[in-house]
Amino acid sequence: MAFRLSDEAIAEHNAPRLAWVEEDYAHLGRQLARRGVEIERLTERATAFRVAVPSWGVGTGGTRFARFAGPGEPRDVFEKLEDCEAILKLVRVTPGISLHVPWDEPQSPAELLAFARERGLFVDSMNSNTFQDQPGQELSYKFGSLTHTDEAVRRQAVAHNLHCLELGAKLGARSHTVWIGDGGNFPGQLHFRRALERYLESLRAIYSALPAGFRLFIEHKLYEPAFYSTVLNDWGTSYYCTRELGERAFSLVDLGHHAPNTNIEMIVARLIQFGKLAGFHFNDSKYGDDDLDAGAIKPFQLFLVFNELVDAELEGVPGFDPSYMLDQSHNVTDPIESLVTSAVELVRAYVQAQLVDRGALREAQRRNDALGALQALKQAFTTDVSPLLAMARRRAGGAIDPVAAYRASGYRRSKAEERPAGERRGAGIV
Ligand code: RM4
Ligand code: MN
Ligand code: MN
Repeated sequence: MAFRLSDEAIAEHNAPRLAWVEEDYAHLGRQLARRGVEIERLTERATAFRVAVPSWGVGTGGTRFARFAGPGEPRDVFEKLEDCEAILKLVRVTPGISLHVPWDEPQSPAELLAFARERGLFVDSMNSNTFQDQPGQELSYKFGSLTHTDEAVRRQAVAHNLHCLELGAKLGARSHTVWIGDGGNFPGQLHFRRALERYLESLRAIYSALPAGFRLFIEHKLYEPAFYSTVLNDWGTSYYCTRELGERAFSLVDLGHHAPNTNIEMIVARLIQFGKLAGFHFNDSKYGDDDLDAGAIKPFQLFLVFNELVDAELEGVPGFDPSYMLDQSHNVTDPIESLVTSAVELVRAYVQAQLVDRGALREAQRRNDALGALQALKQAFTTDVSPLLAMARRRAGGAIDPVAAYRASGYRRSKAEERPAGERRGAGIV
């Protein structure tokens, strides 16, 4: 029998911590009341927050230099979902899962669906993979996939995406995310305009096969694996393409896919304004696509992103319905601990953004009071909402201190025994 984190174990871990949380929560409630904020309303918002966990994130990642495997890594998609269940139990905001095909290709979609449902999980987004060659694959993606100069390669890459759509429909997914590694390493290698034309032609074929209710997300990235140019390099190009494709195509923002110092919150505002924001691959970075844990490096940036999202939510911008997903690579931490912590950091940024005194901010903007405007944001950002987050989790059955509860549970130790190393069954980059 596979070890599972139980509600009872979490409640037991919470018990000695509860009195302190209640005291801190009451204090925060009084503090917020002075600012005209009703804490219970905010706690409800925190409870309702959702972010999807990437199946590829529960395994240990690596760099192009090395991968240092951790104990008890999941060896297939079912074991990945076991770990996703543990994350959900601890934080209670992550029932959605992003799957990566072919890494997560199930023999029986029905069996996988039942396995997920039994654990309170559902498939949120499908992700195709044409950035790697797979065993037995006929044509290589070394020089591109959906934008390859050879039509036969493009056809093969489109066919793979159509397969993902079919599988996604069986699994009850709601969106399909396309990220390609296509690009050039040297000036002159790619004809920029032709390559983008080929991209659009391939994406049109995928778009036209979208199952009912599906949305298509395309993900831009300025470099890597191509080091000189990528075909879908920035949000402007992405926006152009989603407009060309149609109303069910949206532009996905992966926080790590921009040059350092890019004003990402402004990109978010633009995409909201143009009705094309798909949602996010949340992570954090110092230099590039580092895939570090959300909020680990630039928590203020994360807050500013959520400030735009909450502003749109409160204003009721028509059609505003972004998907929140994590996309991280855990090279030196226990992936479950990282994903749990990141989920908590996202709820934190979301709640803090709810705390912005929008009236004061608008007034400061109207009077061109730059410092006053910043103060309105900083007051929200510097408010410690930890007791609220802990209370929201506890009320939903989650852990007051998720990482401590996880460590105390012995989950990883049990999995190390259940999943002996050397028996990995093709689980992708994990
Ligand atoms: C890429 C991109 C995609 C992710 C792959 C594994 O850099 O972020 O979203 O699926 O990594
Ligand atoms: Mn991504
Ligand atoms: Mn990435």
